[in-house]
Amino acid sequence: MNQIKKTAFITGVTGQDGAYLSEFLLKKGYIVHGLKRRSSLFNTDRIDHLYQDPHVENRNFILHYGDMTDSTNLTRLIQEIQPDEIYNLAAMSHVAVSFETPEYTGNADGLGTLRLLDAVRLLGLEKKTRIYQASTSELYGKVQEVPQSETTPFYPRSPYAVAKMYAFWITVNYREAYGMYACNGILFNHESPIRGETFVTRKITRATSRIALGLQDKLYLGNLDAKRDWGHAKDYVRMMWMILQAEEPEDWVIATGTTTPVREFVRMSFAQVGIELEFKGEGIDEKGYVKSCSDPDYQVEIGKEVLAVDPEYFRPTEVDLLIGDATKAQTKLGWKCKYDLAELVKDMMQSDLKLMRKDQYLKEGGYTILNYFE
Ligand code: NDP
Ligand code: GDR
Repeated sequence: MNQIKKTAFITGVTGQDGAYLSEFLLKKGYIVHGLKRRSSLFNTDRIDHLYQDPHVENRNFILHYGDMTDSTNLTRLIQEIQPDEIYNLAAMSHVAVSFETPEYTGNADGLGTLRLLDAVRLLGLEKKTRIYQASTSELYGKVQEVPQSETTPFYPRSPYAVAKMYAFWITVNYREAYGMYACNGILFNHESPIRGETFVTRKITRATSRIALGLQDKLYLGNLDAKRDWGHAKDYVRMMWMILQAEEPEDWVIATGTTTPVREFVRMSFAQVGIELEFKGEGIDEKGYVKSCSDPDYQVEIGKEVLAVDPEYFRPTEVDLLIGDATKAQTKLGWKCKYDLAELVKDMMQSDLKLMRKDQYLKEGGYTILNYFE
């Protein structure tokens, strides 16, 4: 029997989650439409392997230009696409940057969500289109209780989190007011080899690889004491889909239930290249030295300082501790993660070592290699 293919519309398709979710939905037989921004350089690296020539018939992966700040664009696209499912992943997603661009963050992350919901309502699609809103553990902010679950009160600590709080509640409100199938996935941090380079995990795995290969001297970080509940993005995009397949629209916490300080993520990454670190000092003076290096492939000098704290990376208000309680998703949706933290670190390190080896060849060939500390 010929089944009608479902159609999904993903905003933020060029991001980490957008790329993994596109792969996941295409494997499930969906037709996937994605929203991408116009940029002066190519911004589709993460999804280039999914690209289909626009001249070929029956494409199942189609990209459209647009922006979360442009209602007319979003409304027209939803009218054209008539999606069964919308995954709203687009956002200015960097917490530290949101302190620099608070108004834009509120517009794209907060009002952008309203624009999508309202387009669905105005087009009369509220009974057809299911909506997933990318909510975040940043909503919990200042610690009220641990572990954090669907009933834990919110206390956002950044313009990003405040914008996401508006998006959370406008999603709930449209569900209650207009009977829309709209859900929040309150996802805790999830990472991967294609994580943005300025988030702390990827910054660490990139720098560790570069230091091991002699391409970089030191890694500068901010708060090493912050604790995060880190999972693998591949596990988390599966849950976005499952959330929209549930009988009733609800809000769901997705997390591993384990929390780890940034300092420990650093230690685990260096261990992947045989480097044992010794931490010295307290607070902003904290430094990390190479204690030993057991892997003959990486000859890093013993005693060398490879990690230092730069207060530049401290945030005006910090989220100290996140640890999620995903019992509801475990019991009602069967949520289980395949990757633990050790496997995540290994996956990211293996990928970055491969990438940085390319830089090493270029350096050996006499080309100039840029160092990124952001
Ligand atoms: P990324 O930063 O990797 O991707 C964000 C995406 O949004 C990119 O495609 C980006 O486009 C796009 N985007 C940004 N601003 C706009 C705009 N104004 N209009 C249209 N598109 C825009 O984020 P992730 O993939 O990590 O996260 C996906 C979503 O989940 C985000 O909303 C994030 O806030 C949320 N989230 C993420 C978590 C995580 O740990 N990863 C945890 C909880 C929530 P471009 O490529 O052009 O920059
Ligand atoms: P987060 O992720 O703010 O939790 O938001 P990020 O990786 O940026 O920070 C995690 C913790 O590490 C500390 N930190 C540093 N962070 C960065 N980026 N760079 C540094 O040099 C550094 N040094 C220490 C931070 O202070 C923080 O405590 C991510 C994003 O994906 C959000 O979009 C998402 O909503 C949340 O995760 C859940």
